[in-house]
Amino acid sequence: MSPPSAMYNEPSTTLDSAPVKAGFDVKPVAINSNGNKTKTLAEMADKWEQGFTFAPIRESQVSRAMTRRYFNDLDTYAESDIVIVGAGSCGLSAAYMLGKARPDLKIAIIEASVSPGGGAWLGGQLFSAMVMRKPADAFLVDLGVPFEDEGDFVVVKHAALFTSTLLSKVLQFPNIKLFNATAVEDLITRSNPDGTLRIAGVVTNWTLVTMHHDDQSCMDPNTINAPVIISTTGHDGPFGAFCVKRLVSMQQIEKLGGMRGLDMNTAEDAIVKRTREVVPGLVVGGMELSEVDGANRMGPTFGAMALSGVKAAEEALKVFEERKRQNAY
Ligand code: AHZ
Repeated sequence: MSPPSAMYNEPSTTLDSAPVKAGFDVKPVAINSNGNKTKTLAEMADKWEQGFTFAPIRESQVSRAMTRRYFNDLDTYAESDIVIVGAGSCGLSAAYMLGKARPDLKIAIIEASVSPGGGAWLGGQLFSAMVMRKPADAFLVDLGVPFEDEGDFVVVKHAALFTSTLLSKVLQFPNIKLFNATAVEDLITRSNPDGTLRIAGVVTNWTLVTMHHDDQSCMDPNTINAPVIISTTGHDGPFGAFCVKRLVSMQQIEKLGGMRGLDMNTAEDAIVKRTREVVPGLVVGGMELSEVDGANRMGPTFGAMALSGVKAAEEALKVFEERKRQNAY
């Protein structure tokens, strides 16, 4: 039988002096549980048989360390400033720009898959290299991802190098929370005074729950309010183009144009140029946009995804500032 929680005191933590961002309940980094200096790897080397042991832990500490933070995040981000739906190359690029530009905003990323990154872990036909046409090399330079210059385009030696670097930068922003294994399964709407609708948040559920609505009784969702949503859920597929398909069924756009065949030259320009607020409160970027506009696909060239993310971040900030001015959340 486990002791009542009141009988067990967790050891106090020693906190370092990392600055905490005002306005966010971000916990400083704990160095270790009892204040003793952690051994270096060099000090551990060759001493595995002599006195090596992990610091003690109780299972409930692990549980509380996870759940307390997760529920605190759910509480904090229930009112977000910007929600990004889909953590593929476009959504993550938008998150990176927003995290850099606006440390004062609360930004939630909702990703249906357990593993964020969408289709950006590999190049075309499951090959490793990732191609970006210029001028998208500017994004790689900003991010610090090395590439080979081939003239009009550049090549990152492995798509995973791009995606892991982007992810690691995004996840380090204290004002960005990634909720992965979580699907957006509807949109929150509000009526404007003139009778039109605007999008005012997202409706979420664990992806595993979303996948079982057909064979289980009603499993109601959760919500996140936000004055602006960036949707980057990719082209149509089992989880793709979710938000724009929902815009059709809620009669906010008449129909989808449907993604067209592959034409690298026209497709990339079109996606970046048309990245915009498609209906009030919902900015659409990346390949989800090809489904709205009937734009061509580009296949395995990723520059448009990065720059569509950059533009989506800009557009979202304009919408956010306008909503703030109107006090319309
Ligand atoms: O899991 C999806 C993926 O990680 C996620 N997603 C989709 N529906 C969702 C939902 N809730 C939460 N309802 C959802 N998450 O969105 C992400 C989309 O990533 P992606 O890589 O598929 O899209 P992208 O637009 O960022 O990049 C497209 C890359 C492509 S496709 C393409 C072609 O087909 O020609 N070419 C390129 C460069």
